Amino acid sequence: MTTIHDTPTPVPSRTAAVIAGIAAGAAGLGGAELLAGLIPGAASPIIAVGDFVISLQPPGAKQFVVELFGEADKLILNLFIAAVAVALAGGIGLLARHRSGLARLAIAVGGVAALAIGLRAPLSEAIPTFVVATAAAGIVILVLPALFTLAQSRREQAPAEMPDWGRRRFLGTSIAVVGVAAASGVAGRALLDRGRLGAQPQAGSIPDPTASAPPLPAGASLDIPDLSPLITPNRDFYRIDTALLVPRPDLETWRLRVSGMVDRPFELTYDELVALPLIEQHVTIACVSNEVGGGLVGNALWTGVRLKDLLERAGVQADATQIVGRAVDDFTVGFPTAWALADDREAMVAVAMNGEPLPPSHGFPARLIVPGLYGYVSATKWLAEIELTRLESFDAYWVPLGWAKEAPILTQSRIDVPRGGSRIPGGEVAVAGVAWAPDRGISGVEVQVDEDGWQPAEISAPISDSTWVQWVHRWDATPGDHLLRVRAIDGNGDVQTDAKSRPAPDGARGHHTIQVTIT
Ligand SMILES: Nc1nc2c(c(=O)[nH]1)N[C@H]1C(S)=C(S)[C@@H](COP(=O)(O)O)O[C@H]1N2
Ligand SMILES: [Mo]
Repeated sequence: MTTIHDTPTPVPSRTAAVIAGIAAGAAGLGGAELLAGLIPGAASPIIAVGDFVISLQPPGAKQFVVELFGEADKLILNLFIAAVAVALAGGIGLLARHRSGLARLAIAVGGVAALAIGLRAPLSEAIPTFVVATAAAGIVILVLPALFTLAQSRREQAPAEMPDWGRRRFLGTSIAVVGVAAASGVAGRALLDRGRLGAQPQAGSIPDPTASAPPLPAGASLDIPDLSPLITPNRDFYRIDTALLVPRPDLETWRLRVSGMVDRPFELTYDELVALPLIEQHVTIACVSNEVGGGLVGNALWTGVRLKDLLERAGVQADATQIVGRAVDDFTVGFPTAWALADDREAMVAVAMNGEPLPPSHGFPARLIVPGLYGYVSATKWLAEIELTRLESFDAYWVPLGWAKEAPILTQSRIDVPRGGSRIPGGEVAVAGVAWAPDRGISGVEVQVDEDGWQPAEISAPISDSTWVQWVHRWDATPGDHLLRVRAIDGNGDVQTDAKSRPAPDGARGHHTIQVTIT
């Protein structure tokens, strides 16, 4: 028996619907920010959209924004994006009054759009970004109907009751949801800014290296305020990987295997590994996803075992053209055997970074460091296996996803000071930064002001061909808006190309260019 007295499902008022949508949207955004702070490598949707907006902006827009808001431009952009997202969520709330299917579709579309934009962020952030986008959409879908039910209940009961407790409860709950969301957002961003969790010291003491790095050459470091330090402290070192949670292998059971096309496969415990002769060298590593002017590059002193020693012990077969580094989480890299065996280069299994055991987020207990190659083809963290194979027999993690199979680090240079968009008094201005071309080395750096000719900059004494250098150009700055550009010359005398490319598939090309205003 069906009743013919079915009343239409009561719907919340328009105002209530908009409030519910706004609260749900805020909850989704706040939750996503918190997750982005908690999950290493996860992109914050707001930051991802912000980067996207910045990449789309017409030339001069940045200057316009900076003039309007000064150094608060990033904060304003963040708040603006959050406001637009929350307003859209209010609209979805309105839509959900009569078209709940459409509203869900809109939420799904929003989630997918956030994901798509997030995927533009450094390549290895794909998985955590997916988790964050899905969770944000999920939170909205959970919160919206709950608030709707609250708003409905007040329409059903006691329409003229004074005071209207139903309405108060709905408003109170909405405000609480927005408050908790805002707090989560702020906390998440604080965690992100702090450089994420983990990286606490690990047990495992490392003997002194048999061959220590030579002392730094005189003049290795330039003394310029706010210039990137020559050696990047571990806590400031960029971190890129696909690991949702930092793998923490148990040293009791962890082994390093050398396997595949070798005559004498073997495996080592941690103690056996660190008991082998250890070398020390400074190497600059970089991520292929680094944008021109970006921070996904760092220089550290690495201590470890020569890869050549391990390969010699295993006896590499003649046709084993590729070395695959496999991590405990099955992430893989692959690079030519010939690259690692070249006489003038020392690939290594590193166990320490800047004199400390590898921090967990940088690969404890062991990782590969291969001078001259981008991280995604070489720098396996949480290393478990070195497998010899043929180049054509195996494609490592990122290769089937469209990234280059062979990926030497491109010559790049970056302006650290002054900051782009800053206003500074005229007179002598130190324009300074870093330049790298591992392991061809850097032989020179040049700076261009506006459309004038390229001027040679002073460079620091290189530690080696595998490391970056610092550079400075003392500029006699005259009032007005100026464009500053930098380019490097590698150790072969090749000038950094002026062609531009996105990071995919083999690294970003282009001259880092900033605008400053001299007052
Ligand atoms: N196990 C594992 N190792 C990895 C990765 C990864 O995702 N998983 N990412 C690589 C990439 S893309 C880079 S750029 C470097 C970054 O090393 P860092 O985080 O110590 O700077 O690690 C490489 N090693
Ligand atoms: Mo990378």
